[in-house]
Amino acid sequence: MKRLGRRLQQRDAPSTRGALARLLHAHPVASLIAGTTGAALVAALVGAAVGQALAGSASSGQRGRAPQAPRRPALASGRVDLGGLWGRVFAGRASAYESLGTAEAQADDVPANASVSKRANTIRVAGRTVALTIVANPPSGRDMAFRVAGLENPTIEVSRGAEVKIRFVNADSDSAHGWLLLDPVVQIGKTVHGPRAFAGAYAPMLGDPMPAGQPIEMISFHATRPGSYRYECPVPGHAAMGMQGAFVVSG
Ligand SMILES: [Cu+2]
Repeated sequence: MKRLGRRLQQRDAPSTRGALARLLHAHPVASLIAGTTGAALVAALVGAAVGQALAGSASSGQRGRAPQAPRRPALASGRVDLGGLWGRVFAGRASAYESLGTAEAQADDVPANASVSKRANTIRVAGRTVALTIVANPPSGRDMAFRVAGLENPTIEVSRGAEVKIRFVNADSDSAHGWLLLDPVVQIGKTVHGPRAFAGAYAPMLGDPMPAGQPIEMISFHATRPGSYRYECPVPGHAAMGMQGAFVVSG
């Protein structure tokens, strides 16, 4: 997420531990992550403590200086950038990697059987099998967005019963991202949350790039129920900053 995390950690070091605890308590998606990746979360908490110590020692040398203006407003759901922290925690855990150039090219690839409307920012993929590449935050696009077939945070439409295979790539240089498809039933702040829409409709958190490249995960699920769903990045605050879109299963 391009340096925001480090700045927030420096700026907000005293509140890091409390804010993290409040987030995990209040944020349903964070709780979901806590339930599914307990060991990683413990690592994140340890990382938070280390980050707090580092940020504390860094800020102690800056006493008396005017506070640095953030590049974008503070996170709506808390004052800690978990993306930057989790980027480091989840680095090296992916099952595959590819170069940034390949990830950027795939972010613009139009899949088979797809029709793309740039004006409506919609991609519709016909057929019983849908293969999509979703790239989180490629540096050539705007910050905090998913890119699919050259579109940013598009509405994705598939047919009822389709088997959806997603190749999810994190193209960010310094932040974790995931992809989660939700039933939109609960609104918290600007973000709509709900239970996972379909079993398997969740790409796990991918961290910072490794020497082998940007991390990749493959997921698949069956779009069994027609309706309008919502995809988002499960890192707290990222959906509100733009990493979300609509997913429609047509009847
Ligand atoms: Cu994200």
